[in-house]
Amino acid sequence: MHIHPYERLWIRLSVIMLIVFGIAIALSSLTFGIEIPGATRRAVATGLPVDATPEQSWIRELGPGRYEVNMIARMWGFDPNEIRIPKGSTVTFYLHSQDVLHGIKIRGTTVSMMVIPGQVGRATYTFDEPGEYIFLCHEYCGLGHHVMSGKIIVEG
Ligand SMILES: [Cu+2]
Repeated sequence: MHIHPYERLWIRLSVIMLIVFGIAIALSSLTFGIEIPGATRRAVATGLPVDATPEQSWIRELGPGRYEVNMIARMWGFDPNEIRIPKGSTVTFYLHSQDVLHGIKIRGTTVSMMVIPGQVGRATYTFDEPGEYIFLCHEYCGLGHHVMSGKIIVEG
């Protein structure tokens, strides 16, 4: 089969670029500790019912500068929707959905994941810079989706 030299060149360049991108993704995930968020466990296994209520959300201090947040997403808000922590805190978020598919994106951080009903999503982030970090739902979840937000206040 005859392939024109220019076409062969472009095929080779495309394959090389795919390999370079693959290596870049692998290196960046290893270097920056980026991990694909996923279901860490079923909601039932944590003792938290699939239809968890806002009262079952909490912020827990595990030790100096280490926190756990049990966050519930529902139509149309997050519980808790305001979190205050000192600068330099490492926070592990456990996310539950009370009703439908939601998402969370914490602006200015690497935290971004889907919140799937019946599953628990987990993400950890260290807040080194003081300021306000807005978080919002990034999966369309109905009429009030645009008001589904909250903030993390990192005190310096
Ligand atoms: Cu939404």
